[in-house]
Amino acid sequence: MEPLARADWFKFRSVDFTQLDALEDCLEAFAKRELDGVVIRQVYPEAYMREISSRIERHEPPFHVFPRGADPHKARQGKHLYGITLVAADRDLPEYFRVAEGFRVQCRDLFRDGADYEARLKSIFEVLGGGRSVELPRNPDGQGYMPATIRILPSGAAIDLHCDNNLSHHPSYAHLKTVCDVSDQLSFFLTLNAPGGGGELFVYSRRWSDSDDVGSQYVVSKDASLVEGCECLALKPQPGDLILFAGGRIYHRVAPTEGTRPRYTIGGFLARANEGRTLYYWS
Ligand SMILES: O=C(O)CCC(=O)C(=O)O
Repeated sequence: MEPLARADWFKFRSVDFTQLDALEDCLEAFAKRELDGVVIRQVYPEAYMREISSRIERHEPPFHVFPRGADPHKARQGKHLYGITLVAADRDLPEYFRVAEGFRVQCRDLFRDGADYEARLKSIFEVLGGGRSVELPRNPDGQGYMPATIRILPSGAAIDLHCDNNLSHHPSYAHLKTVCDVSDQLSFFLTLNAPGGGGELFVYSRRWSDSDDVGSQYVVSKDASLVEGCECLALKPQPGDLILFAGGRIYHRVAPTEGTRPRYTIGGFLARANEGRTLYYWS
């Protein structure tokens, strides 16, 4: 993690994975608005992230690619995902749950000779949640949601300004909303490969408000003018670092990547159960 300027509007903590206990129960502080972000450094060794990145580069295992085009090779030259997000699946939820099942198997294969990704993330969230159980949500037929997506940003690609509370307006969130409180969801991602330049996560002092979402509509990205004049901070986690932040209520974007090394991250969202103490993660 590069040095971070402290700002009173972005309350932030950064620890090594070996000191994870220092973050015990910190989700409570997120809920009370006493904390906005944490970085856990070296959740995986950098050398292992290089190995994982070269597998991703080779498309091995052959994850489902989104967007789906006539020519998958061409789709993999632009900004794309391995897996599919709930909003990208749109109304084709049977497809989403099919892809999710395959993704879980392929993700285990991707991390086959290191700590399993899903197991490691679950164990971290258990500590951050002060011993709460951590589960993948399931639809009424028992099918699991996507545990994460892999985001691939080649040179020049970016993720435009957005705030994740807006996702809950999407019709595909209807069932998930009955399971967990998506109105203040957290966002997390593990950096697998950092680009030569750019690719920073920019967080803004502007907080989400209901009235930002005209007609309670889901939109892929927000107009940059929304954060004009707001303060911002750039975070650039290194390969192996996990960031968790209040992406539901904090406007953020990923700056365009520069150079020949693409940006690879794997991540999703985290929220508390509507009833009981469980935490749920999905993408
Ligand atoms: O960098 C990423 O993988 C995604 C960051 C982001 O926009 C989010 O987590 O909402």
